[in-house]
Amino acid sequence: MKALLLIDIQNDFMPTGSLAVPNGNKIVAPVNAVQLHFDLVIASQDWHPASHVSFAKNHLGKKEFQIIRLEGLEQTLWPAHCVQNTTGAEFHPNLHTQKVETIFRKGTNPALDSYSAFYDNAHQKSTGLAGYLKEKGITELYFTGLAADICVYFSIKDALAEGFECVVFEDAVRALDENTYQQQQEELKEQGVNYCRTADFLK
Ligand code: VGL
Ligand code: ZN
Repeated sequence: MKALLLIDIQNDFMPTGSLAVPNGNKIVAPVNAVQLHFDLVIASQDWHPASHVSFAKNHLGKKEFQIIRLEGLEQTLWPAHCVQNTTGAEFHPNLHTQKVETIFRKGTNPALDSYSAFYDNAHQKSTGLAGYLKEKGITELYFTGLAADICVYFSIKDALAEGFECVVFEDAVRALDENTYQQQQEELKEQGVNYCRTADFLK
């Protein structure tokens, strides 16, 4: 059985948002189009407290997009984004959410970032998504969302490790950094990830 994952399709990752992904808004139409063809649609939401450790403004003298070490992990310092209960954290207003069965929120721990929809960056705590999908008999995951090179990428890595087959709808993702995304694509293809256009899937 297959499920469709909508990763972080939130206002702050749109071109007008605080952590803008170029052309991020272009994914909304293809995401809506494929939703009707899945029995299970799940969304994730980046959901940070205002005090979150990943925000540059919470570190004296540090700049946005600077990389620091945090508990032995590299941490990029981002502009404040997806703060709980703000407009920036809401899904894109045109995203259809009627078919979304459950929303998994992540990045709620103020002291740790969480790119993947499955685990935090230190792999300390699960969101429960893997067990949830397995309980429903899901074996194949179709990925959409933002950003392709951050949260979608790390979600796919965890999904592979959990034994799911993974497909990326390539016109339903956009990257913060196009070069990083291209490199990751090579890596993930070698690990068995398939890339497919929504129009070909709908044919
Ligand atoms: C994301 C950076 C920081 C994402 C979330 O959803 O790709 N990127 N937090
Ligand atoms: Zn975040």
